[in-house]
Amino acid sequence: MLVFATRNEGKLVELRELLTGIEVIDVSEAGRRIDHVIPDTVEDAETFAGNAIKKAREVSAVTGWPALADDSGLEVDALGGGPGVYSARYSGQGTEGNKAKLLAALEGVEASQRTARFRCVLALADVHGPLGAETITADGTCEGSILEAPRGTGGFGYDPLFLLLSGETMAEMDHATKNTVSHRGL
Ligand code: ITT
Repeated sequence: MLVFATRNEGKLVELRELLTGIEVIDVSEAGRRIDHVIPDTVEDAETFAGNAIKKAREVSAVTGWPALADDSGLEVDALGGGPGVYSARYSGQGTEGNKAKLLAALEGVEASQRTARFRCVLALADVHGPLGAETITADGTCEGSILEAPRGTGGFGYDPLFLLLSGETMAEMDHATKNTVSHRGL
């Protein structure tokens, strides 16, 4: 059994699809099983890796189980690489607010200048187990660009605005297909 140190349902669905044969529980379920409310990790690192390591280690330490964490986000070239590690809190008003703010920030920017990429760092910790002080990390990047209007109903977060080089948005593919090309799947 593996704890996925996330409260993001979209990430959980995709990871479960990737890790068939392993029971994956999220942080809320882990809290129920140890009868303890697991506090949110303060994501104050300046890098995806820093935040992913922090989330994985904190959840492994409090549960006593191996924990995997995902820190990810969108880097838009015309925004100097932003929102980056601030992707989840970009607007302060959730996913719909984040997408609206992104479209507004890129208003008038022509298609060729709207290049972007999703980045993901996964971190695996087992603080009380064989890994001890070590944390294993892996990272993946997916190149694309930001559309002027959303397309598709699948995925989560910025997916309907993220156009892959193949010409589809991440919201126009099912989870399994997204996992073959996405930053998280890679
Ligand atoms: P946890 O920390 O609980 O895992 P979170 O949503 O706060 O959940 P992050 O801090 O890693 O996660 O922020 C990642 C944000 O980047 C996420 O909220 C999305 O808005 C965006 N994002 C990451 N991967 C994405 C994907 O595959 N598709 C669309 N948006 C994605």
